[in-house]
Amino acid sequence: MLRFLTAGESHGPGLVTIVEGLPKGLEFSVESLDHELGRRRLGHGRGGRMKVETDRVEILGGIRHGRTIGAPVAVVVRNAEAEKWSRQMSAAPIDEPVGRVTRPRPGHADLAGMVKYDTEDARDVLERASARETAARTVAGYLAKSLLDTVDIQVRSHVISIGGVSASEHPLTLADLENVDLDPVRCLDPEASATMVELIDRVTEDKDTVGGIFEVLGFGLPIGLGSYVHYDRRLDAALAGALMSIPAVKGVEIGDGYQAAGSLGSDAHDEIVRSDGAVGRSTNRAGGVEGGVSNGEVLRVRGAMKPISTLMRPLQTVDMDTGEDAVAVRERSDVCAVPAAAVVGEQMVAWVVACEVLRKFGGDTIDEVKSAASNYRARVARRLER
Ligand code: EPS
Repeated sequence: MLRFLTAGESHGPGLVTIVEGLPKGLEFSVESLDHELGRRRLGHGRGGRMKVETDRVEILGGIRHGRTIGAPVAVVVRNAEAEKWSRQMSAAPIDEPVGRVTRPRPGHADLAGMVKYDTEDARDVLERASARETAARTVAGYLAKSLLDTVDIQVRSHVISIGGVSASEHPLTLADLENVDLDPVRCLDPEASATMVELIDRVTEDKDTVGGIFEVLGFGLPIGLGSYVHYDRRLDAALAGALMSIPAVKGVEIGDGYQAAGSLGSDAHDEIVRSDGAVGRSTNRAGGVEGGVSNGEVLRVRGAMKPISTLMRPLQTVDMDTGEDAVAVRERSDVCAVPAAAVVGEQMVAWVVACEVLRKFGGDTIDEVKSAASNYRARVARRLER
């Protein structure tokens, strides 16, 4: 099966990703991966670090002459300021102690991590808990997206609200999302986008932070990815877990989710109709998943991101050294990272769908996967003819 691991700290030498289980023959380009990493740095409201990092990758294994060879793919993304942090983050013991972080930030992993791992220095915690780790995930997400491309599945994302300012909504096609990265908050509604930018500017001045909601759409999923047979085979369960694993995401919605909970059954489902000689749907309230299985409609999932927990006007905390009331530590951070979280959401959704694609159509080579997928699609089309 497809799996990935990452290692590395926010201010250590760099981040490592190992992706295992990719078939042989998948096209790979450093430029496209760099581009994907660049998309994760996007968005009005990101902090100074995003201007510093270039996220240039080094390939250590698994790729030859622009294609996967079936071996694990290993990639390193160096942290730009590793030199500056070399004493703080030294792997070897150091003679002179460095400053410790003793004032945990409410909302971050700091306090729970200090207690759980029994450390006096929250830097042991926050370095790995940092959302910087999502740069390493982007490597896995890029490979997943490339794999999905070969079987005509595309995953895209956009921002639908920031700090309560919401974009107008209507059903989207793949073409609608083509230029979304050009918008400063990756939002498709220009009016809402301008208001979001103003809001982020105001919040920055107030030394505060702001969250929001992003949506990820999957186009071209065939009917039949995932299953209802066990809790851990359900596609929606895997998607929810993957989105919830993104730092600061506190809510996930599949299709009309919360809205459906307030509707009657007669308004909540997608009636089965005949159109153009095939069985299909006239609406997509389910978000492309029914009974834990993809139903052939556009996959539509959302992640709700809380405001970032590092504030430049820090919240109250307790100094864990002295036991006195204190204000939380200030680390350089972002004011709003919803546009970037949307890109990471795209990567995580692509990853889950790629896992299901390989489970269903898996082979040692991309050609085997492609041919299994295309035979299956032909069978599905025949099955739906009416
Ligand atoms: C980063 C996400 C945030 C940033 C981090 C880079 O991580 P955290 O979850 O710790 O708030 O703060 O940057 C820094 C730690 C820094 O020194 O600027 C990211 O997505 O790359």
